[in-house]
Amino acid sequence: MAEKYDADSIKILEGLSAVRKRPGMYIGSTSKRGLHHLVFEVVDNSIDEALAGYCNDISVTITKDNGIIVEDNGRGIPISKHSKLDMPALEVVLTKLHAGGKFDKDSYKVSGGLHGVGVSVVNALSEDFKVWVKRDGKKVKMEFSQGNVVKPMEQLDVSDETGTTIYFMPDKEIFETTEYDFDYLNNRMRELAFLNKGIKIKLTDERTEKVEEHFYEGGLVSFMEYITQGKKTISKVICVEGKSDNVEVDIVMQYTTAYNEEIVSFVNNINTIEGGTHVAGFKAALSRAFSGYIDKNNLNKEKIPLSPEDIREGLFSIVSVKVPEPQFDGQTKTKLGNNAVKGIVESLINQELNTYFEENPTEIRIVIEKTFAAAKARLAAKKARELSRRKNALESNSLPGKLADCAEKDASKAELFIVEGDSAGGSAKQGRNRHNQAILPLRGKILNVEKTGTHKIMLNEEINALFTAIGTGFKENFNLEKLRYGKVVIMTDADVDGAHIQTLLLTFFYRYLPELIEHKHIFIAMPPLYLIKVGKENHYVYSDEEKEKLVIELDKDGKKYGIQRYKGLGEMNADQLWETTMDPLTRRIKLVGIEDAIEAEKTITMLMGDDIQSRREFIVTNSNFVNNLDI
Ligand code: 0RA
Repeated sequence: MAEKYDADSIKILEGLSAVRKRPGMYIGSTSKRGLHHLVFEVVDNSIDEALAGYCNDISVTITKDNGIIVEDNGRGIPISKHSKLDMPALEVVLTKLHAGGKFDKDSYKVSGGLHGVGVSVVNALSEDFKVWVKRDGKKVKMEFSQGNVVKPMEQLDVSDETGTTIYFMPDKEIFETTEYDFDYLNNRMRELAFLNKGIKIKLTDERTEKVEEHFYEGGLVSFMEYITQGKKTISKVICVEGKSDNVEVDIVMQYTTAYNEEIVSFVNNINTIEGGTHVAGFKAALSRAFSGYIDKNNLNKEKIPLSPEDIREGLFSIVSVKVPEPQFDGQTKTKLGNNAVKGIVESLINQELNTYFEENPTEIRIVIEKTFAAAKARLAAKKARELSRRKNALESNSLPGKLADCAEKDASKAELFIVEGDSAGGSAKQGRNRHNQAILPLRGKILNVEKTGTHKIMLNEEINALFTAIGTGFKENFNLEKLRYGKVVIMTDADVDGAHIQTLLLTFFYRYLPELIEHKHIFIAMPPLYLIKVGKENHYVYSDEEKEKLVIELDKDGKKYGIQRYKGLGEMNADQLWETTMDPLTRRIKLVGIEDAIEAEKTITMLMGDDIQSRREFIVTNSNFVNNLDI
């Protein structure tokens, strides 16, 4: 498939000093994200080998001291001498920027994509970097530190196998955090295995002895099954595959009874969160195929005005394209810009959908019924909104009665605490700083927005209180400038019920006010789990690990202490609640982000959806949910 490699074909651009000077330019940031990007960068190279047809087995290991080992059975990084540079190609690949040597446009390099900077960048940002290559009948090894050669290439053995093993220890001088997050890595490994069927990807955590192996013969179909797990489906998984003008298109879609739509899209294995021309083409084709079929079969006798969103209600789709020279635009460079891709995707999908409709008339009519229902609900909701807006104008935008508002009018300084239960709400009202902290107590469980149509949601009292307090409006009326509080903090008990309410609220924000998550306005309060009393001193402890640590220290010092476990916010008096959970100087709050929208969607579905069994299991196994929830 790929042309034969010759050591001199590698393009050389520059050395690595620029990378250490400005790491953010190459890996996005030096925070948790950048740290994990190092792993993705190496793995992407292994995936490239797989896409070229030379590798089917990748193994990633987090070592006990937070180092990383990535092993693959690809061709191995070339080791022969680079004639112009008078050094092994291996050294060129690892010490020169953009020295990939695989620049032909015909291969869809993963690493040509988002940050796509090459393994040399990982080397530059590692305090210790070792590489083993099996190739050309040999097994060789080479060592680096901060991008500099520490031990030149040496032959260890003979070998009739091929492959690359890379070990690296991220440089503590560079990264703000050097602790790897198993779930974060695991999610991407799973995603890569879905997107590239037939590759086995194993992730091992030597710190905890956790091991996960991903291998999906079904590719995107398996991905779809994973995403719609726990949802009621009303169509089969519809697959469309095709290639035109060197653009590979791979799409699966499935209708469910849900009210939301979900399009997960990828370009060359990179999650295009902001969509782009491939998604636009897909949407256009859907609208065209559906309205064509409806017209042709005269199915809309009532002449209901359908919108494209009605056609996509309840639709889950995965759109994956492979494009030779992707152009990434958008704020986070995750939006495909190549205009040609729209037409390519659109005509492919349109054709295939027409065929599918002809072959599956019963199934498609059920979907179309749902489309009509969606349109009717949308129109009804619009009417209800107009009514309530008129009513609100008359009642001069009155704030909900239960809201204890703050004096501060500058939203950037104001905080809203959404508190579980009236009793904790009472303590919070007493304990707060009434200058800039507002309290909205919610009664018990809030409405499950996942199971309710928009029109009904708008009539719900708790939801209305939330909307009015927050002030932004939603959907087409959303206006961030009207946000009344810069921080909206969800404060629930640290137990299963609390976790459930927290998830209900997060679902609400995720579905109706995702802009607030995007702009970093939603937080989760972290009340302490324990109070440890040592003499007159109070130690509040926020996790089991912290408790263990303190207890060991106290035992060593031979001190006497008492431990109280907090089951709910209600067990704290107003002062304690202020000190532990609300005082900006001492509290802990956690920013809610959509790091992984797919995982969030799945958690939410599992907790909210129709599948009661998996919800139970989830809650039982995640009773410490509050402390590790990360959506
Ligand atoms: C440069 C050229 C070729 C492969 C690679 C690098 C390569 C890099 C990594 C990083 C991890 N695993 C890897 N496997 C391969 C092309 C080799 C050829 O054409 O034979």
